[in-house]
Amino acid sequence: MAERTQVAIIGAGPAGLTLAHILHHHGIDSVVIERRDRAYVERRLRAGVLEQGTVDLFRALGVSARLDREGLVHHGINLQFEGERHRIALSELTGGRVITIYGQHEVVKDLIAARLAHDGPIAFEADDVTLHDLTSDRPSVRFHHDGRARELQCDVIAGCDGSHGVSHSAVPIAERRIFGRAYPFSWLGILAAVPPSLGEVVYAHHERGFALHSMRGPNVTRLYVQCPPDDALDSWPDERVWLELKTRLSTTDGWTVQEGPVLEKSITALRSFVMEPMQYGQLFLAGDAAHVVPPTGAKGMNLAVADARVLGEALALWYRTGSGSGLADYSATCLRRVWRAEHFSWSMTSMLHRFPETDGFDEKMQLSQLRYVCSSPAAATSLAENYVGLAHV
Ligand code: RFL
Ligand code: PHB
Repeated sequence: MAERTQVAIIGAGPAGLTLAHILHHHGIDSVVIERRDRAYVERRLRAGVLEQGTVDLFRALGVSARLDREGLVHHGINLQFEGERHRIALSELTGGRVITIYGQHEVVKDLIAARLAHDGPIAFEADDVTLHDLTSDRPSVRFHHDGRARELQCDVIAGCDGSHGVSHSAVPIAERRIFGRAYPFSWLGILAAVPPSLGEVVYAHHERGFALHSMRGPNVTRLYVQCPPDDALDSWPDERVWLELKTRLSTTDGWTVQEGPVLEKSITALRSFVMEPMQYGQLFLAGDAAHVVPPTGAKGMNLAVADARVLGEALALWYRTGSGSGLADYSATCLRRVWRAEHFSWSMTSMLHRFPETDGFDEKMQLSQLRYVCSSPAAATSLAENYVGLAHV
């Protein structure tokens, strides 16, 4: 027999879990349907930079106790090129706004623990998820779970199942428009058991390619190097990773990154993707299901959380007053922020990476832009306000 909830949420990533909490806060029932098991989603290493608006929302939802204890509050980031480091004073340039370094999997752990603590349902290891009757007022989600077929009837479906999920393909091709770009490189990322070599994030432009120094705590460093798009992990033994990191990240004053045991290693392709609109009938897409940014601007998880907030508030208005105005505006409201983040992530990516076809002219353009951003308060302020994130509406 079909079960019933108000909102069916597909995906237990940052978008889906944040939405579930906002809805709970407004007394709206939801069921989260997740393809993977709990341990898998809690271990999946990804983003690390939370915008101020993201942290403020988690505080308002009462899920920030560990984040407030363990998150690293940063007031600046660094850009490096030609062997020199230049600091962008984020807080000074943005009226005191900060970023917080805290792993996405820690966010996911906290949101799952808080959800289960108030008996909010999450169906882990759900297979064969399909969406039905999206243009009716009784849409439903069917899936296999715990060895049985389940059908969940609802008012609204939130497609929060990431860029490889099923939700976006449930929108008929004639009803959606896709914009995208693939970049001719990937990032090889490692997590290393060694204290960060500097207290802040460092983005390095180098003739051998981009490199990034970040962290996850006082004794854990997160590092990335640009690599060819089709590279396999086995062409990156640890010695090669450290050699490239040290070459690309060292400065002429003798600073370089400290080595330590490699705890994890993975490769991520860089791409930009937006699907418009982010709604079809009673299906609303949020997060990576609707848009992907290259990680250079540290925006993906923050966008996912911002979408969840807009959708959660629109649903709360609808259930409380019957007004569908927030839902009608959902896609346009989110897309304004999404396209700003797409532009920022694309511009950071373009400024910092080595493009295979780059000739001397392109390289000079990149260096000129880097020098400008690091010397003009106006240009630095523009980068800073995008990096710390636009205020939530
Ligand atoms: P997620 O996190 O991919 O979650 C989607 C969930 O849906 C599940 N799922 C399904 N469930 C049921 N049925 C199906 N058919 C399903 N298909 C999928 C998945 O198992 C998963 O649990 O999407 P969400 O919630 O939209 O969150 C988006 C973020 O994960 C993503 O944008 C960020 O990780 C991007 N990103 C960064 N974002 C930042 O804001 N700051 C950063 O510093 C940052 N750094 C990064 C990043 C992403 C990276 N990688 C690995 C892509 C650094 C990297 C290297
Ligand atoms: C990270 O800490 O994983 C990180 C930091 C900055 C980025 C992307 C990823 O732009």
